[in-house]
Amino acid sequence: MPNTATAIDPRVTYTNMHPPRHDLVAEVLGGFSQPQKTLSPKFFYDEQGSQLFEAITEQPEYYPTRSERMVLRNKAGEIADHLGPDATLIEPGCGSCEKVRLLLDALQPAHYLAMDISADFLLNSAGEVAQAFPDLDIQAVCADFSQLDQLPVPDSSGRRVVFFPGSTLGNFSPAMAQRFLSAVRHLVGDDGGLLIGVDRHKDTRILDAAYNDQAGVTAAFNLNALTHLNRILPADFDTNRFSHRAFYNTDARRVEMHLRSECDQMVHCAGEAITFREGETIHSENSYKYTHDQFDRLARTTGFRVESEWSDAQSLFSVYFCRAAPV
Ligand code: AVI
Repeated sequence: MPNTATAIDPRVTYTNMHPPRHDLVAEVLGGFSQPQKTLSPKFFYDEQGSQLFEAITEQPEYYPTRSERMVLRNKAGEIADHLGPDATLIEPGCGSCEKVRLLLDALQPAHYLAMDISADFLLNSAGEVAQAFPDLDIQAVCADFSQLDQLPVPDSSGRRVVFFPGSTLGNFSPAMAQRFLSAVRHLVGDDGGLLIGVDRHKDTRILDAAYNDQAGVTAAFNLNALTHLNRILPADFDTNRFSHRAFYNTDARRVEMHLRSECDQMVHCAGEAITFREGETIHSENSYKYTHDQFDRLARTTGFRVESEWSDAQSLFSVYFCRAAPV
């Protein structure tokens, strides 16, 4: 049963949906037992990893955050026309709520539902939004993406619109992306919409550079996943014996990140001995890039119709408004 309580900021209503806990040890060992060892990208995001991600977004080669911010700032008025009056804006995985703050003056929604898996982070971010927009009704919901169908969405006469910026969709496999957008379509209903940031398929050199910044911040972010495992499993990875690899796989249209073992070695993870051959990799992230047609097809198959697309001056990144279509 969800708990409803008043959060630190009295203007924010807080609901804890108790997101399901996963067996992290089983998940990591399961990934390491595959012929191609894999590790979920969620292990990037401990405190250090979140700071490194913020630093990535400031690297000259990493364009997605800058490009999306520019679009949201410049097109907020046009986006507001698509939302209509009294909208309920729902943001799954809202994090710092930094992007929505670029829109709220123009959008003037009746309600903002901020959802995140990290309760502390969520309450802090929602409190900051409440301070900046004191007249906005704010619901903070601690939940994960599997709980979209149970969100306590306030009643309103306006449209429900899910805001999903940051090209987070790119970190989902095609099957996951389809499941996620279908759940979003169910959540927003027949009159609803989706405002989403999607990174575009483009020249390999631009993508390779974006995930191999000169300053080595993306490398540190990738390697930090091993330091994180050392703490939580525990494990004894020596990060000097692994290196960062990232490249655009043009056939699959995704940037792949890997951690390459620099020698034959054995690592202990939660009491299990895991062997690595020199050159063997742990596949730690996929970041899918979409052509317009590919995204259009995904939207259609999940019950949406692309109504508008906005892009930055160099056409690197797209923000789409999709309207619910009959299913
Ligand atoms: C969070 N996500 C959209 C980022 C991306 O570009 O796929 C994560 C990232 N990985 C390396 N750099 C940034």
